Amino acid sequence: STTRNSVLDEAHAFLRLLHHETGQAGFTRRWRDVRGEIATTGTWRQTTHKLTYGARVAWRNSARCIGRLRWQSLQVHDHRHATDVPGVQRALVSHLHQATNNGRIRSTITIFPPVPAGGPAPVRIVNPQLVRYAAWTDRGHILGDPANLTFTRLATALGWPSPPNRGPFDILPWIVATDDGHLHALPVDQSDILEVPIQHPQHRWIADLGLRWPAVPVISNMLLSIGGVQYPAPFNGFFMGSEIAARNLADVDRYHQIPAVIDGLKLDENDRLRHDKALLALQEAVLHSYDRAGVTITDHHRESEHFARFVRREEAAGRTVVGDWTWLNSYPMTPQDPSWKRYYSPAALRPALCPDPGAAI
Ligand code: NRG
Repeated sequence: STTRNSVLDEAHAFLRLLHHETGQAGFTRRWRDVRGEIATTGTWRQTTHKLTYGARVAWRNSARCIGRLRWQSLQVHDHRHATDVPGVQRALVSHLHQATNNGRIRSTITIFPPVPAGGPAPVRIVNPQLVRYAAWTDRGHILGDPANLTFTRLATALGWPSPPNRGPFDILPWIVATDDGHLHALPVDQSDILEVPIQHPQHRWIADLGLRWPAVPVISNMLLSIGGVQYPAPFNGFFMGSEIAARNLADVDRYHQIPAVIDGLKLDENDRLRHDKALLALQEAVLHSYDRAGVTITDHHRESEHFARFVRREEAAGRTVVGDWTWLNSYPMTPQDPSWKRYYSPAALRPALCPDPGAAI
């Protein structure tokens, strides 16, 4: 069938790549075995070594990610044996602990059992990210993160006992989908989550806004695609300050904090750059707060330099660098940053981290 042929094509391309890049011998014998396994079962079992290599290359191929210089450092946790809800919960708690590492964040991916031919994965995480905040509606006004309104409603409908005193930063439960069609809401233990309260080195009043953000961004709704096999696989790196300061806390349809910061800075309407000044103050506050809490964070100038170094290394290795310019150079990247002044290949390479077509939210 066509799916079997595409599994064969992708398996072949991946094995070739792995043997070529690692210098490992025995491609012909290995390919004969894998081809036979796919012919009988429709899929193939990958060794932990292949899974590790494939996950790292998937990061290297992530066109939207500016942090790819560190692709070889990805820590890969093989949890293909986690086929039930308690097993998934243990794996996620362990992922958070290993990745958080008391603030010295380690880039980590946890790999769950693959999607079988023609069926849903045994377990899948519905949350777009492992640590996000609830959205509560209160007389036409939203308390919390409006991005998570639908998810919060789903969690509530599944019987999640929401906190007795609802606030703007209530950590959402994990929702795990099992292949019997059930959704399971698992409350998250606050003690498993590291968060950073936001304050500013000069503007003391910023702390009074009561803002905070999770230490680690864990993307949990993508599929890792290696050699024709797809795995649910939550992964994390660390934050770039602007993701929090210029988007999550600032966007009008997120925490919408710019008007409060403009007020606090006592900027008036005649100041045409008041919005820019408020964004800058928030950026200073976020970087300062993470540094002070001992939590790994980066800034856009440093990341742009690192990305330029990644590009040089890839090109020196004879590889094409894929990239989505609009993601790599999003605000507040400047034309003086080195990632700005060139274009990147739009090709879609494999292995890859892909959106999950079965994702509900
Ligand atoms: N901007 C989103 C997260 C996107 C991924 N960012 C990372 N990923 N840094 C946000 O929630 O702010 N990562 O794997 O480190």
